[in-house]
Amino acid sequence: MKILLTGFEPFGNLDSNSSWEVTSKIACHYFEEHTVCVEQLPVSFNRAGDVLSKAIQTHRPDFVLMLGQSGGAEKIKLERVALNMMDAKKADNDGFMPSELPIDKDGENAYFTNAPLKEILEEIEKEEIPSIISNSCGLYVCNCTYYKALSYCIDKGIKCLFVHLPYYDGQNGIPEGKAMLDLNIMVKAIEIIIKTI
Ligand code: PCA
Repeated sequence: MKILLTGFEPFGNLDSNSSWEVTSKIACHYFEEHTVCVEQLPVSFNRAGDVLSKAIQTHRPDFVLMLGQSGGAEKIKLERVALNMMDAKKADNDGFMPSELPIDKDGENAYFTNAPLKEILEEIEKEEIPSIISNSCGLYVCNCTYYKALSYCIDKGIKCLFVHLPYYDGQNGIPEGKAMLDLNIMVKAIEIIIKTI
């Protein structure tokens, strides 16, 4: 099985993104019978979908596993749904700040993941790693990219899942008092997901 693993570049006023830190620690390698390829996505409503679809065409994965940072989250969030809506409180890395705009004006209102969420959650919980199924991916760049990914992948029979990660312990510049998780624990959770699928 071939897996495409993606993480996002830094955004806002931070110089790192927990999703990219985890992605790059896993990097292109073999997990027994799985090959994992990685790709970095821009924090751009307009560009991330194209970078992702090019990566899918290049790598031809059976599974697209996307990671993003959810600053302030206390747990690893397995995202069930992507909504056809963009609404930002802060501009993306291109300076674009949409307000209640559809991602695809002729598209479905929402897409659900075609990955086995509960099975994955069970496997992560066996290792006592804080995790949860989330029913909202937000309305920022992660949701937008997940929506485009699901719309493409469901049609082609490719499995696709988005996972939001908290800040990591020791991350530079994160607001005081916010929850964080050890980077190696997040890497372990993603490795469990890869082994489960
Ligand atoms: N998190 C943002 C965009 C990039 C990222 O890592 C989000 O949740 O939309």
